Amino acid sequence: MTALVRAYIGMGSNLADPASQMRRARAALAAVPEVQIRATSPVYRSPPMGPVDQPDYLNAVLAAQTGLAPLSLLDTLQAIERQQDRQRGRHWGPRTLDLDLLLYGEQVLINERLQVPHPGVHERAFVLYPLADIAPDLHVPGHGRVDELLKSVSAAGLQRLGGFSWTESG
Ligand code: PH2
Ligand code: MG
Ligand code: MG
Repeated sequence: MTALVRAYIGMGSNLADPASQMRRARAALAAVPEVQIRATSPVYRSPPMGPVDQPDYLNAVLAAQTGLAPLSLLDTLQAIERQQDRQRGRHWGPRTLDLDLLLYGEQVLINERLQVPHPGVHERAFVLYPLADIAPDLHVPGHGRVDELLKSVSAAGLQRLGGFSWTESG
């Protein structure tokens, strides 16, 4: 028997109809037998962090219950990125879909493929705001509570999309 772990997954897109990329990715993840989505954050729009000559991003965070080991979950996320035509281009460049394993229970992992907690989770508004919407009292190993971390990041340029629907097809 494999223990179930609560994992948090960050989603981002700024190419090829980001809203439908986000919906497709969530549906693809929900279809994985070893992954149960437990919570879905609102969607946020923000200007690009990094190179500025790219479109604004949509971002959201999912909470999932999973029996997959961290690297198997990473394989699953990368397979969904590839299904949605993710091209590996320049660092922090535009992408159809980015799925980041933000947190895997309370575990701290560092290897060639994966760093958990994700190195940006404690300092990026477009991760912390949606994370706080679904798990404000969550502890980020090495950094502290999400609602505390939120106080030290700027929300400038970050916009919650009130009208976003996760279920509509178009
Ligand atoms: N992801 C990046 C680079 N820059 N900017 C925003 N606003 N949102 C992102 O998700 C993002 C980014 C690389 O993962
Ligand atoms: Mg990312
Ligand atoms: Mg990534």
